[in-house]
Amino acid sequence: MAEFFPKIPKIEYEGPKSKNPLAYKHYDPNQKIEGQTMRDLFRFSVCYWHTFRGTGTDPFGSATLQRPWDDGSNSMPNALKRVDAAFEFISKLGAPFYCWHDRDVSPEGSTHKENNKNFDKIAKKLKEKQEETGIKLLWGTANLFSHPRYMHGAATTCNADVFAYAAAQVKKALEVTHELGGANYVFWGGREGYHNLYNTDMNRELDHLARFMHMAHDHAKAIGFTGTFLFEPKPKEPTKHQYDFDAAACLNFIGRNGLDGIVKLNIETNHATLAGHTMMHELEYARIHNALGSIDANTGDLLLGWDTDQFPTDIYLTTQIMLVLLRQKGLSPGGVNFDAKVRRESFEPVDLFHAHIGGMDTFARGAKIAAAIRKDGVLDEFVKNRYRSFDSGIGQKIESGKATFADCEKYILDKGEAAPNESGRQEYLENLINQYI
Ligand code: XLS
Ligand code: NI
Ligand code: NI
Repeated sequence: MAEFFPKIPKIEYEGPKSKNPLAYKHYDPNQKIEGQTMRDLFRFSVCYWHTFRGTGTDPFGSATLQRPWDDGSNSMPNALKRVDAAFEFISKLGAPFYCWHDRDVSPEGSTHKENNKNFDKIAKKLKEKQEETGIKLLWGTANLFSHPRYMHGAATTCNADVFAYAAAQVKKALEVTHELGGANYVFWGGREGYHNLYNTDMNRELDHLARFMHMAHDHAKAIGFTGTFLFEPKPKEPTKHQYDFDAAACLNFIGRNGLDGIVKLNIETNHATLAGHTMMHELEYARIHNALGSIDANTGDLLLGWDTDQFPTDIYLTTQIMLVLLRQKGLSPGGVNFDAKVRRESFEPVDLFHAHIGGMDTFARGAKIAAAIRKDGVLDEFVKNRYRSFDSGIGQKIESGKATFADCEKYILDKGEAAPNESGRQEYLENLINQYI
């Protein structure tokens, strides 16, 4: 079989002292963190869209990326060849998972019948390659935003035919995800949102979105797909307001529409930034609602302010992420998917390796640091102690639901003034974290 990355060997763990740019310095799949191997803790995934369909275009410039195996066409032979290149890349990297949108892997035809025919052919090849390499599908999703028919949205379009088309597309994407043993199925809002409320019936659009998710869930049940459904928050882009704005908005939507326990969240770093949150906030918010399903790992550029989808290289960021992920013992059946792309100036195939190796090592370092912090219990102890007034007395009565406003009034009238506050020690804690970095 032709080698698409001929000069690149299988990437191995060589340890922190290695100077080899094509080796892991921290990601050792067999090393255990809090009892789990790194392989199982992270469940790293390569995304098909950026890594195999990205061309390096931006709003001002055309394609720059050299991908010698890809003739740039939308033909089936090209799509099939791309599968070989993708699996060679993922195998050499040693990532256990990958994921796709239907249209990343399979060309859009001129009718939906042709879409399905193409997809079946591609799915057959994907399945063969999965079996041959042991690489698994973390999740599938449908591209409900690129084709012009989705200009007004998919599930939230004003055009019922387009809703039906989107449903047909997701039906097929679910079936292929199931056929390939996918562990999850993702809904990112795509164009589900609005640019202007003058022309928008928000109530109807949100109802349609909920209907769509229930229909998807019904179909999953009908075909026996038991993977987790994941809703991916993003506040804007391409629309001015996306209905899946942030974790809190998504959870409100899920709760209000009877989707609790059916749909969890796929949290993406740069989407958190765009929503004006930290990634740690979004993760913790999802976790405390028992809805942290998976993550899209990347980072934005604070000076650019759009979804730049860069590879994560910031150890503070991954330490914070891992502090939350370790609280729930990882993400399985979700994982850490690199929804990230190389810069258009990094146009050689080898750059794809540098990017993913860096991302995986940055997560591995973050995990080691977070585990050390947790082992010493320094943060947990501090937080526990900070809330100790709720462990007994009036605090305990309040937490257990036994205290009324009148009880609180009596307590304070008797006492005269509240107990003095204690310092929050933010700077002390920030310094403490630095000692572990
Ligand atoms: C776009 C989203 C997208 C989803 C999958 O910003 O991150 O890539 O992850 O549809
Ligand atoms: Ni994403
Ligand atoms: Ni994104």
